[in-house]
Amino acid sequence: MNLLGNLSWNAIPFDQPIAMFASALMILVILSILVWITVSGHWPYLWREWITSVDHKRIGVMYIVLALVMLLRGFTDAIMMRSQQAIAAGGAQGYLPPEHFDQVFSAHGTIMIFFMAMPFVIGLMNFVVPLQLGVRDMAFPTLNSVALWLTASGILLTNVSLVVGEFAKTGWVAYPPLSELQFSPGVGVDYYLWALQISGIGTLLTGINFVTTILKTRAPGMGYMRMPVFCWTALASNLLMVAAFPVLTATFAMLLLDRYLGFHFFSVNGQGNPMMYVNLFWVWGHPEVYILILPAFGVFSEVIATFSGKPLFGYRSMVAATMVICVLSFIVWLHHFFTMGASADVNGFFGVMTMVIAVPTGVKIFNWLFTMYGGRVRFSVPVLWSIGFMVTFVIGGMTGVLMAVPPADFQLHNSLFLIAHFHNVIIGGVVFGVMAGFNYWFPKAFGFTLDERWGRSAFWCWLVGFYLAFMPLYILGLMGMTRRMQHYDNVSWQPWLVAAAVGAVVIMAGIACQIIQLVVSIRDRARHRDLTGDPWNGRTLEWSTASPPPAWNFAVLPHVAGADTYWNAKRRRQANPNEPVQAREYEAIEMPNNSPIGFINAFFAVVTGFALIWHIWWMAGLGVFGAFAAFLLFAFRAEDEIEIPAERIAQFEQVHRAEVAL
Ligand code: HEM
Ligand SMILES: [Cu+2]
Repeated sequence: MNLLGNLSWNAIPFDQPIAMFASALMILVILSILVWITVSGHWPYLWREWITSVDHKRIGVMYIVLALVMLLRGFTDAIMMRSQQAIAAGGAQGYLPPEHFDQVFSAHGTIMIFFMAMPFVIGLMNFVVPLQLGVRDMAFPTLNSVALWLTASGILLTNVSLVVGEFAKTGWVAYPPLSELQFSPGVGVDYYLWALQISGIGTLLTGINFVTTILKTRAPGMGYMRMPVFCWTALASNLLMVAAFPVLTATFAMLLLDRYLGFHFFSVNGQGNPMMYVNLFWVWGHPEVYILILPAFGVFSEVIATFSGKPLFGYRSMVAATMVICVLSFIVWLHHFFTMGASADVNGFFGVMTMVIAVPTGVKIFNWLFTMYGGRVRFSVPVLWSIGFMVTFVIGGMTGVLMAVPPADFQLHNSLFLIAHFHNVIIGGVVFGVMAGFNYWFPKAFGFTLDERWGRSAFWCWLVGFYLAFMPLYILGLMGMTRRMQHYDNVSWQPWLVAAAVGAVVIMAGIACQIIQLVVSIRDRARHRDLTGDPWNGRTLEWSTASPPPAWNFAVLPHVAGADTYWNAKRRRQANPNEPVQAREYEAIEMPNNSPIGFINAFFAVVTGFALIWHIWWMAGLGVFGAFAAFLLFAFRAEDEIEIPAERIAQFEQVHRAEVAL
């Protein structure tokens, strides 16, 4: 028996110079960061303040750091595909061999959806929702940390596949029969499956945590119809996570049983049914796109209301539209495979349902427009992203409705038209949304605003780059070019693919601007300092506390008497400037203590996942045992809340008041 299972030196891709170079570079960067942290003695600080933190704000920031790093990784893959397809025309083969190209598009899709968009959205919700609800933390703070670190485990495993072994070559959906052992005998699909199983459990825990937090722990007086719209969209998104992610986990579990134990759920021989996988995958997959886009809608609602200086137009219809989308998102999944042999009636039903879901989305667009109409709109960076979104998302939505017509979809499916459509909605919607949110809430998290000039340049590069990179794909789709082509014979496609590559380079310039924006803003943070905690004249409760907020968020839980609480409070104070500010009595606050359990658990999750991928059974057993032992130790720990004395809170409030008055 081999102690290391299937693992051997052959797992390292010595024969592939590009892969070796990329791995070497990645390892070098990680090593130098680790060495730097060690040499400068930052480990105790990192461990105490971040790694073991159960503070929702810290956890939110860490999610977003993960997302930004993975954006770079996913974008690198995109640039590789764009350059390959720009040159591999006619007889030319380009520089990426087919088995490598296949891994690149699979890794790009998987990373962008699961490890860029998801952590970004979850990170924003983590940071913002408890603050907007006027509470001190999530319902289950330690569980929150566990979920974060499970996500990080999935990310780590996916990136390990770059160095040890390979990634899936099946596309980001891993459809059987291609993903069955018979046709994908390597470890690529196993990396995909275990990475997503581990991070998927983290996402489910996140969903449970947010649903509980929003339903059960709001500031006194905050009825449902007084919640900020972002909290509503977060609620909808997390309800979808709770309902949809178990389906994905079960589906992947069945594929794992096929691959590891010779089951036949989805195999083509032995009475399996690959179509069952495709159905189940999209029963998760379509709600997933709303898990991502609904919180982005929430961001736009907050940004547009704030920067128009007006209450959001049609709050009630916004809430209703959100919840309607939430329900409808479960009955459209079949539009992902109109061509796979369902009857005309079934295709017709799902086509119509898909078009119906565009109605509540349209309602939202009109609400945002009416909010801006007649307002005194300040065109700051978050507003630019929001306007860019409205234009871009509407185009993407319309091409979506086009493809919801089954006969049209027979022509367009699996073509670059589809690729153009979903990048149109996912970049124009989700990416623009998280960028708006990032610029909007950054000063809340760090106490200084981001540089406007570089922020504007970043936006314009992304916007122009997006149109240049993706409009040609609509044309290519209509010209008959299918997706996932490593090279092609039809040279009339090439000019469009070159244009698309130029577009990707312009997006790269946008990303560079964002990096510069961060660096410049941190360098000049003294100049960008915001002492008020309310740099945009905000409307919701997160702006009523200091920036960055103290660990306990609010010295006294706010009393909520209507929507836009903070805005109304400010207006009242303006109207009666002489009203004396009540002297406050502060009480000691109990806060949850730090916990290493999330990190320890993640360590064992990575060990177990890696062992299962390589069939190292003893190590898998050890990993599961370790995780279970850690869980038992955690469950029987002494109670560990810490009490923050009233004097400390009073002192903090005093300093903050003085700063606001400056
Ligand atoms: C930022 C600029 C981006 C560029 C230039 C880009 C480019 C590409 C390209 C060239 C492909 C392969 C098309 C083909 O099959 O021939 C692709 C596929 C894909 N992209 Fe992107 N992309 C970008 C951002 C994103 C984002 C933000 C997401 C999701 C959040 C995303 C998700 C996907 C998915 C799911 C696929 C399908 C992968 C598969 O075929 O299995 N992309 N992208
Ligand atoms: Cu769908």
